[in-house]
Order: sequence, then C-alpha cells, then structure tokens
Amino acid sequence: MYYESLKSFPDDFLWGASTSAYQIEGAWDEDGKGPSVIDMAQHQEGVTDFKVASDHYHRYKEDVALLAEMGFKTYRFSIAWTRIYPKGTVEINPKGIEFYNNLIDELIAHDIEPLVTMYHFDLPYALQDKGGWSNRETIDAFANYAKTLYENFGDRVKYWLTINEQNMMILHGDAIGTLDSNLENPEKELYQQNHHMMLAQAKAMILCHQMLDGAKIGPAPNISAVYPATSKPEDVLAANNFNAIRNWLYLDMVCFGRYNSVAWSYFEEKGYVPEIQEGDMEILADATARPDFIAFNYYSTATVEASRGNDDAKNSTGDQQIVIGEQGVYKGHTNQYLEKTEFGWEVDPVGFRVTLREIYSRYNLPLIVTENGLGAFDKLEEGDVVNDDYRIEYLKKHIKQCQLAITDGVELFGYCPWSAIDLVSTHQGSSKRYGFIYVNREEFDLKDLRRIKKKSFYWYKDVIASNGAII
Ligand code: BGP
Repeated sequence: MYYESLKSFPDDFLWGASTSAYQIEGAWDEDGKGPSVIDMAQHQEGVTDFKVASDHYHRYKEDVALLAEMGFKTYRFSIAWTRIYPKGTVEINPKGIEFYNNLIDELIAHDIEPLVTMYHFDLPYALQDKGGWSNRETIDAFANYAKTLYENFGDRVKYWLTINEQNMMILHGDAIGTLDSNLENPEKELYQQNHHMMLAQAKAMILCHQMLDGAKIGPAPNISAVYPATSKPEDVLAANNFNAIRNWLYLDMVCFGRYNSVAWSYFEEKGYVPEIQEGDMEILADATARPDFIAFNYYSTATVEASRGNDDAKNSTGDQQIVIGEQGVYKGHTNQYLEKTEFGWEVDPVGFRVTLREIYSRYNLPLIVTENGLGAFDKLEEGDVVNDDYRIEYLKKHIKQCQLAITDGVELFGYCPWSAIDLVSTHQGSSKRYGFIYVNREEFDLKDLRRIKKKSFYWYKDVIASNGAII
C-alpha cells in the first residue's frame, strides 16, 4: 500500500537502543559474579573473549550520559543472572544488586526508561553443570531469579523482557544455546529445553503480574517474515513450515498458551516431541502468563524453497541469520532481490514492515523492536571521526518502514536498534561493530577503550529530537 501521507510516530514513542550484559559489561569475574556458559565457552580463534568487552561495568555513568545526550527515551540492557546469583540460585550477591541499582538510578536520573532483559544467552554455568535447560530445576531457578529482580528493581523498572531470542537458542542450539551436540538425538533434547524455557517464561510472567502493579512484560524472540523462493505451491508450503517452526511456535505459546499445530506435527514426524508433565499445560495456558506486549529482534527476512531429495543439511549453522534447511521440511534459499552486509546478512527493510504487520495481525498486541542494525568494520579516522554513513542508510530505511507500519495500523511503541554502543559480537568479535558510539579497542589490543561519537550518533540524536520526523 502506498500512502499520500504517513502517520507520525506517537508522542511517547520509546526511541532508544539495546545491549546485553556479557557483550558490553566486561568485569566477568569481578565483585562476586559467577561464571556463565559464555565465560566458560571455547572461543573461536582470532576472535576476542568477553572478559573486558566494552568495560561498561566500570564506565556505565559515562555511557549513560552519552545515551542521554542522544536523547534516548529508553535503554534496553540485560541483567547478568550470574551477578545476581553467582551459582544460578540460592545465594544472592549484594554487589550485583548494587550495580544494577546504580545503573537503573543513573538512567532514571537522565529520564531514560529502563527496558530490562532478564536473560540474554548467559545461563549460569553452575546450572549448566547440572544439565542446564534439560534439567527442570532450571525452570524454578529462573522463576526465583525473576522474583528477585522484581523485588529489587520492580519499584523503578516498568518494562521487562523474559528471554532473548529463545528461538535462536533452539534453532542454533550448539552455536548460541547450551546444547551438547554429542547427544544421540540433539534436536529432541533441544525441544525439551524449549519446553522448559517456555515454562520458565510463563512462571516469570505470572509472578510479574502478581507482584508488580502496572509493570509490563513481554518475550523477545527474533522474528522475520519467511518468503517462498517462488510461487510454486510446494515452496509456499515450505515457507509455511519454516514460519511455524522459526516464528509462531514461540509466539503462539506465549500469546495463546498452546503449541502451534504445524510445529507439533513436525515434532511428531521427527521424533522431537517433548515430555510434558502433569500441570505444565495449565501453567502455559494461565491467563496471567500472557504478555502485555511483544518485543522482537529483526535483522532480515528468510527465504526458503521446498526440500526435495536428501541434499539438505541439518538446520543449524553457527550464524543465526543464515538458513540452511531441514530434510523434508524446508531449504534455505538466497534471495536474489536483496543486498547483503559485509557479514553475509541479507538487508530487507520492506520485509521489516511485512514482519511488523504479520506479528500485529496475528496477536493484536503492542509491539516494540528490541534489535535491528548493521554490523560493519568501522574505521576510526583522524581527529576521532567515524563516518558510518552505511549504518545511517540502513537505519533510515528501517525507521521509514516502521512509520509505514504505523500508518498500516500497527501499534508500535518503541524502536531500539542494536547496539547503543560498540560491543563484542556474539561470534565475530569486537571488530564487527553496531554502535552509535565507537569503543576504542581492537580484537586483542584493549587500547584505552575510550568512547567516540560516530556520525550516526549525531544523526540519531536529530531523529529522536524530531520524533522521527527527520530521518
Ligand atoms: C542477536 C543477539 C545479539 C547480537 C545480535 C547481532 O541475535 O540477540 O546478542 O549479538 O544478534 O549478532 P552478531 O553479534 O552475531 O552480529
């Protein structure tokens, strides 16, 4: 649909940006923090670890001041579970509570609404040691952790996100999740873990609604529209399959309290049916386990064709945005109409609008974008200048599509691109940068870690000041 004129962004639109604890904080073993699965993971050769990251733990005041200078209305960050509970449960670490109290107070002092992710890939290693998400005890450990967060921060935090990209942790279990790929039937185990995460999330939502008056809580999956490679009905069906497994499985559960039927048939066909204990479905179907909004991360769309023959690889790759396929279900296809980033991710602003429409029409809940952005090898030029025009172009196009989606009637209440400041990428080190603020370090040389405003910093500041009227 083309419009003569577009609706404006709502007056109270939450402009901001996102980060996650392990990618930005550093101080990985300071002040009583316990190890997480990320701290204990093997790092790829040539890529830095997360021990120092952007050193935000020691520089949060300076960082928040810079976010305030850009005019942020909100800031999405995650709490490191292992700072609060070094062993995942039982003993609270007061220093961890103190750090997030300080960060939240600092944000509020600058009129920035905290948007808190409870768990962003960094499961406490002590829990992983006991089976991680395969062990049902992790469900209650998460609910207990959520309760502690509400007790300590619920007086100031109004927006909560449960689990970051649960769907990516399951679809790429050995790369992002906590899967032991030596298991005999790893996929079956993954969907068992998935079931437990769903229960953990439901319990956290129920508690939030019981304990905090007026607080809002939502899931934070990675959602992208799925295109068929052609109009061949078999390709359309493959897209339908992948949509059910990649997207709707997760949102149908949290929004409707049931398993998506196509995804369930897929479990039956492949032998992935999870064990469901008595009472589980009641918890999942509980009316107070429903989200108040849906947060989602968007980088690109996915394009698939029918899986024909036995040439399809397993579905997992080390890269969360690259689709391979699964025998008899769907097969990844390169979309010839889309350009790619330096890192091979397809760029699809129009697909962003499609995704916004699809989510909204299916669930009819307010939406907030909690990730979207361009990873690039930025160059620091003389005089502390970073000319990241390509990032500005990328974000401009996506913000435009947000406005179009709003004009379509989608209830979008915030936009938080990835990332507020440079941080360490999930798999590709600190040279893959996303931020508005450059952090002066290299892969292994920490230099002085000083903060430098990129060209996109000044651009985004103007976007926010004009409430999206000037992009
Ligand atoms: C999402 C994660 C983020 C972030 C982002 C960019 O999947 O939620 O933590 O890492 O992707 O990915 P990458 O760092 O691999 O470029």
